[in-house]
Amino acid sequence: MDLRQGIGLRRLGTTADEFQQDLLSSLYYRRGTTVESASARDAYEALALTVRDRLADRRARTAAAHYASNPRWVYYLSAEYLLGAQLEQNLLYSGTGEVAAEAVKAFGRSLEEIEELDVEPGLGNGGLGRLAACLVDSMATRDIPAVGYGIRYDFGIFKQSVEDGGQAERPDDWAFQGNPWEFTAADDRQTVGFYGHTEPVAGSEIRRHWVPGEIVLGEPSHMLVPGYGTETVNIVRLWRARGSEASFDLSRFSAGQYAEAVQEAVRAENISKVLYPDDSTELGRELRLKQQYFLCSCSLRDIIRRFRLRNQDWDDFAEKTVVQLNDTHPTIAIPELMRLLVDEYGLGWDRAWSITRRTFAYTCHTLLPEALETWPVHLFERLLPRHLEIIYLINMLFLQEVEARFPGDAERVRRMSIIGEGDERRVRMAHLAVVGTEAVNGVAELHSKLLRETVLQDFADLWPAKFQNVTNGVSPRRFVKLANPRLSDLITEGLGDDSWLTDLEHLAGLEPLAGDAAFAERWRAVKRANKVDLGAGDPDSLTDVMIKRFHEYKRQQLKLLHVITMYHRIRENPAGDWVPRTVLFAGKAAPAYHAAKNIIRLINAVGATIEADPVVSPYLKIVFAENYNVTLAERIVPAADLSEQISLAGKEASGTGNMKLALNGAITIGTLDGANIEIRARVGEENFFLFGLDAFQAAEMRIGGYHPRAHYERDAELRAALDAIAAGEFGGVGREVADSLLGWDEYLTLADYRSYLDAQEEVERAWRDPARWTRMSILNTAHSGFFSSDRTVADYAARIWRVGPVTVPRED
Ligand code: H53
Repeated sequence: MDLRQGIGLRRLGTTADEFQQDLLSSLYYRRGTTVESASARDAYEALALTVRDRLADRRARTAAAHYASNPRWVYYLSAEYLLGAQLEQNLLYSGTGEVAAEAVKAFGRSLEEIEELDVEPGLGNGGLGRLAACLVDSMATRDIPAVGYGIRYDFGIFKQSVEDGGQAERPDDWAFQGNPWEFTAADDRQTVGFYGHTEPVAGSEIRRHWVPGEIVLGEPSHMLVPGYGTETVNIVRLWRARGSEASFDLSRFSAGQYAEAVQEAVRAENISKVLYPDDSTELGRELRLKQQYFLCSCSLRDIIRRFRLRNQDWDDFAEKTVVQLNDTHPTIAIPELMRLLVDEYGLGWDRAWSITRRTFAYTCHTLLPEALETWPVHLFERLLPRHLEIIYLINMLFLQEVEARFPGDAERVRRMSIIGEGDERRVRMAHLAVVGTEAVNGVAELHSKLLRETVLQDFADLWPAKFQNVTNGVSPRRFVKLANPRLSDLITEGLGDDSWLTDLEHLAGLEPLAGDAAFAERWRAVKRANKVDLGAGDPDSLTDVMIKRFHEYKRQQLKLLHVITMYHRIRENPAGDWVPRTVLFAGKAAPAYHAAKNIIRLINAVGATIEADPVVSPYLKIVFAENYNVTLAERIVPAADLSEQISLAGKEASGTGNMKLALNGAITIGTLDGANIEIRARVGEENFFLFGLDAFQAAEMRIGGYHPRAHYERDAELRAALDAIAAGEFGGVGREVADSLLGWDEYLTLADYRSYLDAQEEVERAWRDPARWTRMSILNTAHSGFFSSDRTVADYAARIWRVGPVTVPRED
């Protein structure tokens, strides 16, 4: 079908001339300006619109193909998306990079200059948000009919800078100048209720009528998500909260009460005002639950609307729909679907429950108790009274099932209940998520195993078949092709074609080249050139990177103890044969996470001390790169030699930075945690620097009475490092950091110190032998093909979603 027939649209051109004509049209008709007076912003917007048009074209064909085939859909519900900058990716995915570079010459500007204006939407915190972005990329690349639903926060993750040696935060008004990648669709607005009370419905035992006390509008906009090497363009649909018309109080305004007149609208709009800046920890604020419900209610109504475009029978709903819950954040979707089906569409409870359970699947991303969300019952009662009633009923029926399976096991019933009975009764969202879904998965093998054996053990006993593992992955387009063009070209040359971009296991073809001296030389040259571009330190030094959120379990403090020990060693023996290192840290700490901010402060202070030290500074340099985000990751990852993945075993669910770095030829120094284990198994033990306790040993040590002080007493170098910190040699916060490590050391930092230092010596031995190091680096890339998010999506599609591709026809 030619969609343009009948509406008389012309085809968009593909030559440089045609592209340039379209670019100029965008400038004239959509920016309302001319080449002569075009600002850099005009040039950027005109280019973005011109590229977007090409994708919109494919989007129209995708929508038509999807409509025609009425397929089974994947709906990905996520409170976070870290999509990264859009322009460069969309140029690549639309194949217009070269013609665009030519065309923008009309503005007298280079493409690189224009790309500088492309702001990344920072609508997420860290791993979980970036994973969502990689998965939507891969779903489109694999032609899976999918929509990603999320929240369009006005303010994304805060901008970080270092002021007076510590983290400072500024708001991220990312769309202040507009966002050319986004389409708003006011017609698909939804209405969401909060608060209020419920009333019986005449003639029904089960149905209730909810009378909300507050009404908020959800206005959607969407961004295009093109697949690579295919025609599919899916969307991410983001909801923004708006006050309803009734929320503006004209009579108050007329009476001169201007603030009061708009207060209700302001309250409504606050729901999507700002992203909560906590990664892997939950603060349990009312506004956060409001955000979650807002996302779920808008998205489910949209999903139902879409379902009803082609289907009538509710019994087909679960056949046509799978809703993937990204962590517990969107779990309120389970009682919301029940409410919609029972109260609004009049289905019986059992039928609705059967549909609901078969519709949802849940991905758990953590083992940290503080990340497993629970909400006070009294908060639910006030904010979502009908949902609490539904949760009670779900729980009652569920506990009957448990009781029937394990008669008389009251303790088990108490443990498994969706309602936790402590000092304060709380709704346990992870339990609700397991009960209300068809499949539950962890994000790396170890993580899935620990979920089954610890946190969710009772549930795995009850429903063993429900529990699965799907190891995370990353997009090779963004994190190799776009981030590291030099390496991509070398890989393509080495393999003979670029089919690795959509089938990353092809990288294994590099293995024979690991022993080829000429290839190795070029490999080294790529890494060096990337380091020069990054400009973080001497490109001939070992570039040692630790880039991730700041959290005590990730153990930036362990890295710091290593650096301080190196500082001491070099001072004591300035004539030693030291391996020059640049240690690069980047990452944000949650603004309220005092201990993590102390560590940032300490890192900066140690860095300044070393820099001022003429003896040590030729060998050791600390760089703290501010405002870590996707764009910065794309610059650092290609330049890294050594990848620090040093969390306490059993704490990092997976990690995905570890994958990006290994794919770019960095060698990992790491514990047996998360996906490190799978990386090591693939790249080979000899190409991975292992240290530390394993998850079992760590748990035993914690239980068996751990004494951090014993390590301090025993190890003179550790003692020296901690003493220097505690004495305030690097500033006043040192005392607090040292006290926490010596007093309790929640994450067994001191227990792993010596083993970590030994592994770092092995790193230096390898580094001194460039042929060995380069071989290890090539083999890391060659054997990391498994860690493509295309593979992750294929796993979900086959084992959890049971969906197939829909091919979108090319334009002929
Ligand atoms: O999710 C990543 C994992 C990583 C894990 C992270 C994560 C968040 O970013 C936020 C909340 C949460 O529960 C987990 O910490 O290990 O790689 C993607 O799965």
